[in-house]
Amino acid sequence: MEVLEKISTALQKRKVKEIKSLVQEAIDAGIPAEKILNEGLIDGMNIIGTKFKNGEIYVPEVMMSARAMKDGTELLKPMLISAGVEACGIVVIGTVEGDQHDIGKNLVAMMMESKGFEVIDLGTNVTADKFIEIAIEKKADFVCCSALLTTTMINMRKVVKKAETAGVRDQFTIMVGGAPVNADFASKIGADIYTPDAGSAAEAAMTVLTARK
Ligand code: B1M
Repeated sequence: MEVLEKISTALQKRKVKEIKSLVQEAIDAGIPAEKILNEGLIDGMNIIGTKFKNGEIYVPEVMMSARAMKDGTELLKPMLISAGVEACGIVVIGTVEGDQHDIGKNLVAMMMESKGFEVIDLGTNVTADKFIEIAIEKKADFVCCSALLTTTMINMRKVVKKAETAGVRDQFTIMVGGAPVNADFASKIGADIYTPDAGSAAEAAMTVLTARK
């Protein structure tokens, strides 16, 4: 079995300790970090998602896989973030109110950092008030909202509304993403940008900044 498949399998089997050595093996073999992330860790997590949906596994098992995913991602972080990039803009990021999922949000934060953005990570279960309060305080360029639940994605609309009622809507680019979110939803709630993955979120933010200069 090749190492990326081994990583995916270890993640599915919740072999938390094995993940780190397998990811290290992949790094040592010269496999690019993004390939290890996408074809190893995320591949495994997608299979976990299907099993979770089908009732084949439950929350405790998914949490162990999530823990393994975090450990593996930590090892990749230095490779995903290029050294010596200068801060070029400020990003406030979080998972919206009611939602505890943070793996995708952490990846977006990491990819933003890799482009040289200063990232202020508010964590999970972040209220609209908090997003906007911190964005104003830190003079953010981007407010980035992640949601993984169909029941919480609607809270992204509250973030847009809060920016409007606070009279600061034109000060930030509001970006949204997460598995249930799509471009149509983003446009309906008045967000500025939807991107399907972490890499394209960072690219889109960079494009906005470049256009402003
Ligand atoms: Co949850 N969960 N979960 N879960 N969980 C899902 C999301 C679910 C689809 C599983 C399923 O049924 N198939 C389902 C949601 C169904 C729905 O709403 N339609 C679900 C459910 C139901 C729940 C609970 C309600 C279960 C329960 O308690 N009965 C509960 C809710 C808790 C809460 O938040 N209030 C719950 C809990 C959990 C755990 C705690 C066990 C754990 C989270 C651990 C953690 O995050 N620290 C967990 C996990 C791990 C998952 C799955 C299996 C994997 C999510 C993940 O990390 N994927 C997930 C199934 C699935 O998604 N296939 C599932 C990997 C990650 C890299 O992908 O986050 O999508 P993702 O991020 C992607 C893109 O979406 C994008 O970039 C990333 C890739 O580059 N992206 C952005 C994300 N944010 C972005 C922001 C952007 C741009 C792109 O711009 C700002």
